[in-house]
Amino acid sequence: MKEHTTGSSVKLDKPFGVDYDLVQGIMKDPQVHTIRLASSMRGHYKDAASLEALIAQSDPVHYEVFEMKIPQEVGQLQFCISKTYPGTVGGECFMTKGHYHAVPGTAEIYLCLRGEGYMLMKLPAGESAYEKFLPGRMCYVPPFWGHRTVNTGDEPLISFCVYPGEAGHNYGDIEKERFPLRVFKRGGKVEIVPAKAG
Ligand code: S6P
Ligand code: ZN
Repeated sequence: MKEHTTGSSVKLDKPFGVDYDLVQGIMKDPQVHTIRLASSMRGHYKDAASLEALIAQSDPVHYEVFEMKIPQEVGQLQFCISKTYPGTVGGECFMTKGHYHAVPGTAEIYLCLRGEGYMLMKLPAGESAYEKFLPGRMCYVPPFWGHRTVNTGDEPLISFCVYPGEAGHNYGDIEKERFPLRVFKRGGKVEIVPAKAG
């Protein structure tokens, strides 16, 4: 992962505005820009050998997140642009790592601006769900549901996300449990399959 703080000097304790480039799917002057490469995704794809081959070849960017440094506090709202690139690893579509919120009873909305794909979701007890991402479609992730974005299209999948200030991220639990569903694209056909069958 590469994460860097940018030069944005916006003061967050006063009302402020943020500019977006909705064609490129970027926040123009973010305070935090996170880039996750294929090499950040070990352990997430079914075909580990194909992931290693991709890392050795070019280690492409999987996704980027553009944020402001909003205080992690009740009453605040976190917001970001999440941009997941197109591609496959052994037929499995590029995706985000996925997480629960560290404060688990906090929801999130994702408004899809460009591209297509799915939000995969799961509860700690195992129940799973998915929602389609298309431009103009919003996905509501209720409290307690882990969530991961999957790009099934040929262009970046871009969403604007909003969630409670205190939510935080818990990557560890879902990494141990794993998502029950996987999304593959073979010969142009997208399939969502149980992870065991994948
Ligand atoms: C944060 C929100 C998104 C993700 C982003 C990257 O709660 O859900 O900003 O952080 O899509 O995914 P991940 O799983 O690497 O944080
Ligand atoms: Zn989240």
